[in-house]
Order: sequence, then C-alpha cells, then structure tokens
Amino acid sequence: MDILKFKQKSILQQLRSSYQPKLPAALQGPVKAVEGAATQSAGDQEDIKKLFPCTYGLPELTFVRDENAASIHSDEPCNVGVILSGGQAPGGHNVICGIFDGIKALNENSRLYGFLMGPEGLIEHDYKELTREIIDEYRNCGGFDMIGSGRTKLEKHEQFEKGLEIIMQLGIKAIVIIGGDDSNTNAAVLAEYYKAKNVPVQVIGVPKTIDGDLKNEKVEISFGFDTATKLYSELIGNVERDCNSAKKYWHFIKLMGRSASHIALECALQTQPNYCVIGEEVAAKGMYLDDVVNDIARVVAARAAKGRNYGTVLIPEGLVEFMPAMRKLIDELNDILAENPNFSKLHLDEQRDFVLSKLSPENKRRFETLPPTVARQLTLDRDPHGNVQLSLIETEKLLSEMVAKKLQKMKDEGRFVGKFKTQHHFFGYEGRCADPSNFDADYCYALGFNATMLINAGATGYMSAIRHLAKPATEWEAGGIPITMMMNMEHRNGKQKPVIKKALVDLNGKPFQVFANSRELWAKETCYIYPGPIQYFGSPEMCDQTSCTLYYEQGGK
Ligand code: FBP
Repeated sequence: MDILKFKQKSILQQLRSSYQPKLPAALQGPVKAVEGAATQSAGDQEDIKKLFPCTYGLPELTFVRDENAASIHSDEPCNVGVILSGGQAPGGHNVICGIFDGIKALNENSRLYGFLMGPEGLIEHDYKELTREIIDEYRNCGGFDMIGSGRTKLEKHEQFEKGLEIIMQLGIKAIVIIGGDDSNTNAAVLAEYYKAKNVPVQVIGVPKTIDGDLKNEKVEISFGFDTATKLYSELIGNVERDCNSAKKYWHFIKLMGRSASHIALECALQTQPNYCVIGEEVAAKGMYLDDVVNDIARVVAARAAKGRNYGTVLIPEGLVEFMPAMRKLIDELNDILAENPNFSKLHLDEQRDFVLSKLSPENKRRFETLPPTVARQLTLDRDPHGNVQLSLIETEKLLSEMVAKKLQKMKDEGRFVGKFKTQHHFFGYEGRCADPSNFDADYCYALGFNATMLINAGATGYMSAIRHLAKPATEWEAGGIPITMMMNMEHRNGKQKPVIKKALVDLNGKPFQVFANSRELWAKETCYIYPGPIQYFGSPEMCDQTSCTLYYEQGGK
C-alpha cells in the first residue's frame, strides 16, 4: 500500500497554500514605532500598578513607514519562541507564518521555535524548530496541529524559571503567546517577571479566540471569530433550509462562545433565525430560566397559530452564567470546587451530597430544582483557569424540554394549538479548526508579522494590535497595546486576580440594536438567510467580507 497516498492534500489545501495574505501598507517595508501617551489599566489602577511595577503605564505603539531605512533589517538574528494557548481558532498557523516571515526578513539566520502542546511545552522544554519546510506546509490552513495547544496556566515563578532555562539555551529573544484573555494575562505576568528580573526576554501576546470576547477599544476583534461564525452560519443556514423544507421541527441550536454571546449574535445577524437568546440581555433584565422559556413558548405558539410548527432557536453556550440566580450558584460552586481538589474523585452520588452539604440554603434550593443531568454538568471539572466548562452543559436540551412542558400547559389551557417536535444541535468544535477565511488569513498573518516588529522595537508586555479592520487589509493600522491597559481585578478561583477585562455584548451597540429591531419580524415570519460556505476564491466582495459585528461596530449602516 502506498503510504504517501494518505499524506496527499485535498485540492483546496493545495491551492490555498499559495494564497499570499495581504499585509497592511505600514508593514510592507521598514517601520518605526511612534509612541502614544502613557496608559492606565481598564480598572483598579492602583492594584494593577502594584502588581506590574515594570510594565504598567507603557505607551501605545503605532508603526509607520521608516523612510530613512532602506529595508527591514536587524544585524543580530531574532530568535523567537511561540506558544499556542487554549482553544483552537482558525488562523493560528498564519500567525506563526507571519512571525517566521518577519524574523527572516529581519535576519535570515533567525530561528523560530514552537513550544509543543501549549505553555506546558515551555515548562517541559518540549519544542521543535519551525523550519521553512514546516512553515510552508501550514500556510493558510486551519487547526493548531503544527505545534498543538494546551490550557496549562503559566502563572508560577517555578514555571517561569523552567521556561527561562530553555529560552537561554536556545538564545531566544522573545516569546509570543497566542491566546485568549487568560493566556494574554499570563503573557503580561511573564513579561513583568522577566523585566523585573532584568533578563533580556520579551513577551508579546496575540489576541486569539473564536468567542470574540477579547476585544476593547484598542483590539477590534480576536482572530478566529470571523471564520468560526461564518462556518456556524453556513450550518445554521443549512438547518434553516431543512427546517423550511420539512416544516415539522423546531431546531434548538447551541453555539460555542463560553461566557459572551458574540457568536450567537453574529450568527443571528447572518442567518435571521426565529429566536436568539442573548445572555447579556438576560442578565440586564434579571431574567430567570422560566422567563426565557416563556418567551420562546410565546414565539412557538404565535407561529403555530399561523400553521407554522417549525423554527430555529439560537442559544449561546454561556447562557446559564447570565441568569443572576444561576450565576450566584455557579460562583459558589466554583469556590467549593476550588477548595476541594479531590471532589472529582468522589462517586457521583457522593459528589451531589457533598455539594448539597456545602451550598448556602438559597443555592441549595436552586441546585435541587435543576434537572439532575444539568446539576451534575455544573459540577464537572473547571478548566485550569477556574471556568465552568460551559460546552459540556446541554442548555439546548434543557430549554427545549422546559418549553415543551410550558406548551403542554398552554395546550391544556387552550392557548397553544400546534405541534412541537424538536431537534438539537451544538455547533462548536466544528468551527474552531476551519481553514481561515481571507479575513482571518490576512489578519493573522499581519498579527504575526507585526509581533516580530514589536519584538524588534524592544517591546515587552504588549499585545500585537492590527486596527481599522473594516477597511481593506492594506489600509489596516499596525502597532502594540500594553496588556496591562486592558486589565482589572476579578474574583477567580476564590481569589482576587489581575485579568484582562472580558468584552460582553454591548446592548447599546449597533450589532445588538440591529438584531433587536428585527427579531419580532424574524419570529413571526420566516426570513432565513442561507450564507453558504466560506469562499476562498472569487470576487473580493464575497471572499473578503468581514463579520456583521465588525461591520456595524465600525460604522456600517
Ligand atoms: P479559548 O478562550 O481558549 O479560545 O477557548 C474558547 C472555547 O472554544 C470556548 O468557546 C469553549 O467553551 C471552550 O473553548 C471549550 O474548551 P475545550 O476545547 O477545552 O473543550
């Protein structure tokens, strides 16, 4: 058997690998960094300043073309170590390719080392050199499989010291951590540690996460959101078309995205479902589970009255965390689990009894009224950052079961005349390793190349930032944002910790407003849009379009 046959690439893979990502004009030649004013953290300034004495208050950096330099050049090789941290997101490989091309442009003798399976690779000295041959294999393709990713939390001094040993041994000038809010927080802590110790190692972060919650006025969007939401929207569109063809099911679709509902909102804007729950609105209105259930039942009954016994409901993965009552329960469960590391070793019945014995009377009542499967899902192992693993909670089933009960009651009272048959879906992992859209391919490559320019400018504790993303890629602005600028103090794992402030859906923002103004029509009528698959070849209008969220946030009408 010819083993090589199994190594062949698909035609799309072959053609896609030759795509040349577009770089912002500012990065297409020698650059110089222009410093902005000194910065402040997003909140708790005094606390953050104390924790980051060496890297607090740094200025923002913007790159402009350096007309006095003939070419990008560094006399010394610029060796870099790169880490992929946390969940996969489309475009990670292009960040690495951008770093590679950046360091080679600076000095052909520069070397790139990939630490394997996340931060663990740095601590355990598990790495591989990323040669041109390896890099070329992965240009413009999805996944993180070039070096793998992991969720080990890089936060202890022993870990930093272990990392330093291999960094020194390999002559590494800078570490680039490609991760979400927690991983970039760790990047800032690591940068501070090395700077305080006066060792010549820089640390740069890159904003990654499909969740879209790592953004603020300086970081317009994390990479991966664009591709993942386009892919989910294709799938939702297909489900909607099936739904509209058979006209016999209500589809309950849970969408990944951890806490924030950006993914659900973006997919709703792209596909116009009959209902979409936005967790942030649920929180703002102080809604209980029953309120959400009643509202969905209202929409189902109104459609049924017109003979439409079908529809689609989008549910954000993090919904339960937004219900104030559930939030209180989850917070208390987080603390109980953090204080009892052997909890997961207990038998299932013992776990339930243990939790019930520790909860406050109010939360105990809440816990007892939840369906046992959901109650159990709430006590599963936290991730290394202390977060509930929301992808494991079957909210889509919880809601549809509760809606069915409510409709039965309404039927008994003569207020519901239709049928209610359901299907359930969870779209999450399907989207995280897709080949990046043109937007993400360009954005990621620019983020990586830009990270190298930050390293060359001597920056540490900065996040690579590419802005004005709704414009054509060549007009994007490139620079760096001090990570401490995005931080505040939050209660995590039972302690107050400095963290990057998570961006939730802004209910006064344009994307939500557009949705809110249309949803009653989408509920009553059938206004589905079928976005179809991501297009990589063809007119820029089709291939380079940004997400609706970015379009509206950047002033689109
Ligand atoms: P990151 O924040 O690390 O990018 O991960 C995001 C995410 O995809 C969430 O949307 C999801 O809840 C979680 O990862 C799933 O984690 P895991 O891959 O560990 O199951």
